[in-house]
Amino acid sequence: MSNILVTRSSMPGYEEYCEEIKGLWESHWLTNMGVKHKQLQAELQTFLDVPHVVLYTNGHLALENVLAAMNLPKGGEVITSPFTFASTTHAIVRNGLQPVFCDINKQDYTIDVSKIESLITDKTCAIVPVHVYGNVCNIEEIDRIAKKYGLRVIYDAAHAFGVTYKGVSTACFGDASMFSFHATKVFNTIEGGAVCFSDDSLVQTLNDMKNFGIRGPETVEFVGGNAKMNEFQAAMGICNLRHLDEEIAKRKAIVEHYRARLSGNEGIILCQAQPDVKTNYAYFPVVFEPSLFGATRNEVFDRLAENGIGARKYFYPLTNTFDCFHGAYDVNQTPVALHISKRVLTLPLYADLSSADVDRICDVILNCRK
Ligand code: T4K
Repeated sequence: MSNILVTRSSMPGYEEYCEEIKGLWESHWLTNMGVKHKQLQAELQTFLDVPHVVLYTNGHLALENVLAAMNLPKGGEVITSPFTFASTTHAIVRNGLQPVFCDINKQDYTIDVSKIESLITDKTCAIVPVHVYGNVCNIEEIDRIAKKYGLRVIYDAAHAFGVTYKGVSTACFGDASMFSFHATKVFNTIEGGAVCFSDDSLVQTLNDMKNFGIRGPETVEFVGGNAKMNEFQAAMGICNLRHLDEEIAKRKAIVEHYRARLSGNEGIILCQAQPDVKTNYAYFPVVFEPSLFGATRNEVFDRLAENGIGARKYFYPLTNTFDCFHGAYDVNQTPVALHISKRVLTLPLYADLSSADVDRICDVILNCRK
């Protein structure tokens, strides 16, 4: 029996991609905002229904750059959640900002909006909420708090490509949203990412940041870095965007199969569908409550591994416990995040995962019950 990993990159047909990149052999133009870059950017603006899309070589640099573009005061406090990938917290810290960790809620694992206001101080300058697993944060409440206290809101929407709330794309909320187009995402450009926003004045800054501040052959007006998406990445995006609906439909069928097999079992907690949200089925998190299920998350993880199934503990450990922070943060400030991070497993999910494999995974899990 073949091994199953937590995900598997979606790829267009080989011929389709070759056709897409053929022109590059004629032009020899491989990067620096070429035709494929321009085309993907325009297609994403339409698809995401957002005024501006700035493409990046990966999601992390997109997040670092958009935070820098907000001109937040050095040492300013940024409220965020620790139940996320390293990138979110690192982007804040690498900008010379101070993360202030807010707990998550038990329903969808996004930031607990009822706890944000108590964390606001004179130094608070921004909120970086995470649409974790593609679950949409409480947009309205975050917007209300941000307006009341004059805070910037930058969404880490790495998981939420193609997700809408009340019919509006997640690209449109807050001051800006960052998407990841990494190989493991619902939509990938191999590596890649984007910042989406509506403020016209941000366009120049973000373009400067990703291309050394070069504005013309003899004009450098900004101390920028290099974070450009290249033509091969953009071509992959153009191809994958054509198949996105099919990709999401296949993921939906897999998630429904998982739900049918796993829901109703004591000690297994599944995320419920969010009202008014059209999801992208990015991840399938399952929380194991050992006292009811009869096995711990780690026991289930190990049993799956013994059977060649690579589930992942996204997101354990919490970012506020990372060794690189040398105990700077008190994890007891985020007890729900701590609780969930010790119990959650994300199960394999990708478009071509077969029904038989879903059954195999569920059989192993359900056999862990004591
Ligand atoms: N914010 C959030 C909330 C994020 O989750 C992420 C990234 C970011 C920001 C930053 O965005 P990027 O800068 O990455 O664009 C993976 C991804 O590398 C990372 O993009 C993602 N989040 C994170 C949740 O997952 P790892 O270290 O778990 O990846 P890895 O190499 O173990 O791969 C996981 C599985 O994916 C493999 O078992 C097999 C499959 N895979 C992997 C690769 C590299 C493929 O099928 N194809 C591939 O090319 O971080």
